[in-house]
Amino acid sequence: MQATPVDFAFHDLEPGSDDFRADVLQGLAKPGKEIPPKYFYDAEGSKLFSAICELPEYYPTRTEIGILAAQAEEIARLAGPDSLILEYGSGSSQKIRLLIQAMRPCGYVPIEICRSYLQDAAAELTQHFPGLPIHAICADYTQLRHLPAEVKAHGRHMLFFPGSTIGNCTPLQATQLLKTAATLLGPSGALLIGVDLKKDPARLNAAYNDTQGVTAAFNLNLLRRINQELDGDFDLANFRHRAFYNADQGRVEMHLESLADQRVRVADVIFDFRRNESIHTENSYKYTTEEFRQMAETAGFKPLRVWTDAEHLFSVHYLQV
Ligand code: AVI
Repeated sequence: MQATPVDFAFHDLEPGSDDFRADVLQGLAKPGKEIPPKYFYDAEGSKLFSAICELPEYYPTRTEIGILAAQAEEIARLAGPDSLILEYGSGSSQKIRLLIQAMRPCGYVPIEICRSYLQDAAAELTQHFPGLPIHAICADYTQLRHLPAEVKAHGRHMLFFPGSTIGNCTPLQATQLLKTAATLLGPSGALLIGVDLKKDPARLNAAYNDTQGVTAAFNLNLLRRINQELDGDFDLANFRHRAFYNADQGRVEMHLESLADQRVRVADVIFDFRRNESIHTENSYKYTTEEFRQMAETAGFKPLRVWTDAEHLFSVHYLQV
């Protein structure tokens, strides 16, 4: 554990850094070009994602907040008085504040790979909730299988995983991630998770094709990041954002589509694009409440409650190990 200038414990589990270069070069060399969505989130991409969350068409964020606000007392009752809140990621301060206020937990444990986001988020929460014990864990939560002893010793663990981030995994990866979470939490643990619901494709298509073009800028920012960090020469004007609901797969797909036959260089490697050929940049899977319940059960959780909003846009599940 390292001492920090602010009043929280910082556990640096030294996650390995992502290999942006290798993943981009490998992904662009595939017959169906693709780049993993985790690379959207550089400083500019994170700013654009925050802007997406405020868009009128992007319903998930405010709908989930509405469900959490309406159910906060019930969540506190289910979790019990001596609970410790763990959170995968640390980007959702409005949601976590709402839960902390309602639950009065015995501590908060954000688990986040990016040191600076983690430190900022933990520092902000110490200001808001002076006296709340915070253990910030710098780790890749997809790989985290054991908690530091000081964290393990405290309270009943409730893991909060909001935002339908699980939807950016394939169903197989999502099941694996839930299994890892069940092991991490142990027998008295619980999971509070936000999951976007299947719905009218028109509503989904609008959410990922906003009229202000923020989602397009978020998607195209990946090419700007490649140019900047990997010495690429993508001409952003020669690509367009494309997002659509794929009903067979139950997912919204995002692509960057080439507007011409063109040749692009990334770190001294040349890639040819045909007109209309695309780089697949993200999947966002949508689940019915029953589909998600089944997946969670396969991973070792017992579904206890599920709440949705009046329009049936988004779901929040409370599950026990
Ligand atoms: C972070 N994740 C859950 C978002 C989603 O809806 O899949 C990312 C996003 N992509 C485009 N808009 C938002």
